Amino acid sequence: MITSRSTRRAALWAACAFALSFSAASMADDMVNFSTAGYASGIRSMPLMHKIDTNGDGMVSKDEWLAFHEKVWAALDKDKKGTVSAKEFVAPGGGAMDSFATGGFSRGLKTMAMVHKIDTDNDGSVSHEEYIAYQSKLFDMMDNSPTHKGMLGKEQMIATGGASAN
Ligand SMILES: [Ca+2]
Ligand SMILES: [Ca+2]
Repeated sequence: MITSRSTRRAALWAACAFALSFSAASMADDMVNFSTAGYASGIRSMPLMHKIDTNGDGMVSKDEWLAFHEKVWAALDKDKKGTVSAKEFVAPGGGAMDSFATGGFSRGLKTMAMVHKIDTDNDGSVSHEEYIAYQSKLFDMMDNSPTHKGMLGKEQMIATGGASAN
């Protein structure tokens, strides 16, 4: 019995070591799986990063990230109902969004594939809560710096935010 338990523990440690050594390399892929290749590449943009970094310190804090997404939400939820139907979500044209985001960002976001990712209760519409919860989780996925936890530098925003760099 002891033997089987220690075998199991050894297997667990091996799995952990494997996960650690591959986590950095697979981060970009995780991000693409969690969102879409199009959305990830919309995020992976220095012009967008500068727009989100409102205090200009070269880092995107979680507060800046969420403030940005509140603006995106306000641009999506034009009639302020607190939910946006799938049709409304993918409606073409960045509109107000183009003034504070980028065309690449809004094209990457406004797809049915993204609606399906964000609409976690599958009711065919995106609520404010679903939208912010999704973007908050995405920030946490990108927030992988050991030295400035809670802040996305260029290497988090650009390297983890997009498709693999080959
Ligand atoms: Ca900042
Ligand atoms: Ca929903």
